[in-house]
Amino acid sequence: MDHRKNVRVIGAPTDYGANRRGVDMGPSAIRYAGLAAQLERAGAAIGDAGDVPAPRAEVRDPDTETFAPGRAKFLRETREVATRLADRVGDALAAGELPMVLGGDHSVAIGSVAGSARDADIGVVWFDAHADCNTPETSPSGNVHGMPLAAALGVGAFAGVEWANAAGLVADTVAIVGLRDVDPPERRAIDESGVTAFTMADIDDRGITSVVDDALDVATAGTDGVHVSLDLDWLDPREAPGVGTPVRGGVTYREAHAALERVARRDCLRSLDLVEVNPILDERNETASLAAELASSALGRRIL
Ligand code: 4U7
Ligand code: MN
Ligand code: MN
Ligand code: MN
Repeated sequence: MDHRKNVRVIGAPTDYGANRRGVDMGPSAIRYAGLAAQLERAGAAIGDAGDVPAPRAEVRDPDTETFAPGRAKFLRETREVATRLADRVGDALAAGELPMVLGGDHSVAIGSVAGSARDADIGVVWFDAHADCNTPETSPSGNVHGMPLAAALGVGAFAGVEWANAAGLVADTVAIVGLRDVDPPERRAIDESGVTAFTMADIDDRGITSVVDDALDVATAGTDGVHVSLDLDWLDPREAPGVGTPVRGGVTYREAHAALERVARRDCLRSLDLVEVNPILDERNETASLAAELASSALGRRIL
């Protein structure tokens, strides 16, 4: 891949996929935290494409459209934004740029994965405390931010859903890293799907760099590039307090940088999500700053 990366920043200010307001301000917060300057430190050229239009909460009924059996709240909105975002991501790639999607809740990853996979076979590395493998049938909450991997893989009610999985992501090239809060049906889904999953215990045992190298082996095997989806709740809440679904026992600041530096070193990054930053819950925009810094590490920021 080219030495100097041209990054196209695309905001996706949604909140309806999570059960909390505020995450829709993530794109502003990450930009305000100095994303452009951080990316320049990695030698990247930045273009900001603005935000995809996302509907406001006050005017919505969560069940205007849904799957039955099961529940997926704001399904119509999810589909509309995913479709728009997939086009934006696909266009950036077609123009030779690296799309960087700022969430928004994690449901936006349905669109970024679909766009990234449109004209390529991709692998995915999913950095998250959660598996995001619920389906409308298994979800305890009905919140779609707990379902984007299942949607992209076409599991359960998402099977054959054009806007979610037409691009044909395959489970063999998907790795999740940092798991510590997995619902029982998600555990079964992971076993059955063939997704590779690394828990925090794997990181404790083997160290972050070795685990991430394995995840990258999975995601690069026979693929044209890797989509990295970074949910900020992957980090420990002490480092990243500004998230809607914090879970203790996450990776440290240094482990997170080390992980994304391994991504940069592999030179396989095709597209990146920075999601689930909630400025209302944040402390002095720390979590948004972290997202910007980690993006810089993913693009190969060098110290010397
Ligand atoms: B995130 C949950 F039940 N699994 O499905 C669900 F614990 O994008 C949480 O990773 C999902 O932040 C978290 O609602 C979604 C819950
Ligand atoms: Mn999460
Ligand atoms: Mn494809
Ligand atoms: Mn997530």
